[in-house]
Amino acid sequence: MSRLIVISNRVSRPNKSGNQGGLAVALAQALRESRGIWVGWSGEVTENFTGHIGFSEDEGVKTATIDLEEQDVDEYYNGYANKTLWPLFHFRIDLAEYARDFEGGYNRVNKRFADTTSPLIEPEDIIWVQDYHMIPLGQMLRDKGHQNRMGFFLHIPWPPTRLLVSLPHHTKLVQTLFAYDVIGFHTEEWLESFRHYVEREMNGTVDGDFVTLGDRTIQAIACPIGINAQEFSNAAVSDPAKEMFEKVRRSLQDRSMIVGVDRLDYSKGLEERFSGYSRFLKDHPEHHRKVVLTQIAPPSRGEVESYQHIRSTLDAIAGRINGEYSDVDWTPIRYVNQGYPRDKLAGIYRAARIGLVTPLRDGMNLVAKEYVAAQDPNDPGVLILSRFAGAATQLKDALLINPYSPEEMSDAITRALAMPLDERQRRWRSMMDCVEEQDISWWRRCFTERLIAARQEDSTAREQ
Ligand code: GDG
Repeated sequence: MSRLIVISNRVSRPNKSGNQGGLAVALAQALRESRGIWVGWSGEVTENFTGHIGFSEDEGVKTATIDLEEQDVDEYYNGYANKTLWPLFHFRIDLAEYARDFEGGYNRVNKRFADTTSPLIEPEDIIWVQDYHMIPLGQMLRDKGHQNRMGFFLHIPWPPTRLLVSLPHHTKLVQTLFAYDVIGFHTEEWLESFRHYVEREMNGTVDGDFVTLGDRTIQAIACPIGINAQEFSNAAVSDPAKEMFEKVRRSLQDRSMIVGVDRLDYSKGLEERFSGYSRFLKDHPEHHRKVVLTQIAPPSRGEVESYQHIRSTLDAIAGRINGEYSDVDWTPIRYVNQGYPRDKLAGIYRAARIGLVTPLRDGMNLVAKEYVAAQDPNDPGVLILSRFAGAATQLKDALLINPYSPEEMSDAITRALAMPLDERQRRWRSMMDCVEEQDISWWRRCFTERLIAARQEDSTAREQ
């Protein structure tokens, strides 16, 4: 079996921090199973980049990390990745910043990753590059002569062509994707937008999964990422989860809890969620004192201004809603800016009658799947899910809503609170079947099997 080399912006030390992003949670599992190496930035800043690689192994995951310079972090991570590509790819060109320094820093750091990874690569290795931080890396490795099977997975949406063309040098960036053998997206919609761009802007051609540009034909596919469903369901009945479940339930005093769990990010629709909840409180005085919204939102990317802005905006909105509706013994919103360990988080999900997941745009959204996996099959809660999350293409038995509409959100909350047990069970079972079937191992197989087969097809064609 070929060794897997995963390259992504950050590697995560599994289970050591209580707050791992979706990608981190997914990849640790995939790497453990394949005994591969995970290459990424250490998160540390050095005065002068040396290319020194720090090797280590945690919980069965081997990692190789490099330190970056402060300017790298500013221009590549905070700059091009999080001020340019992230907002643009989440359809927020109003927030996207285009600066030559950012693009220069992005290419410089990708080159640093190519230089670092190159000596680690053996001919039979399969290389799997992750996400928008690393788009040109495959091309840089090819330029160094590596003929390995190489794949790329985009964890965020692919924007419509009309938005993507606003990015300076957009064609140059997209062209580098043709260095890979297989590129993956979470949904048909993101895949379709990619194909559209290649046809319209680059005169490329599409034939099923095959996309051709000049003399390069690659496969572009949709593989929705999943969670480790079994592990998460077990975590939800572990001792720490039970303890948390009891603690939350005691504090609720028979009230119903709605839960939201999101990195503090403008793409997650937190402002809109609070507006929808506020609308619900306004329209339904009969539910006052009977419902609590617990929003867990650990801060992220605090060095980027738009994230500082969303944080202060949410503080203000939560304060306003609580000011307007609270009583001495009831606070309608519990707004928590800290992360919890995964097992405790699973206990919190299980204690909630409603999971409220309302991103304005999301590649997939793993919280929706975790909420489902954590439920008690005998008395499951209801998932309210934004139509604009990739997860909505799979979790069709959630109450699907438009997150921009406070009325729709308010109606869905009302409906979920009144939903009879048999309907809750039926909807949950159907969603859980999907979460269990298309889990994290399924996702990895979906992508890597295609990658392995891609090269076999190539060599068969060459031999003939
Ligand atoms: C990107 C894409 C795509 C959050 N708070 C705590 C905590 N979390 C964990 C959740 C979940 C993860 O973070 C968030 O994953 P999402 O998928 O919801 O979102 P992103 O971080 O934006 O991930 C997304 C994903 O990549 C994978 O491809 O689905 O669309 O944007 O696992 O549980 N975990 C703990 N404590 C917290 O307080 N332990």
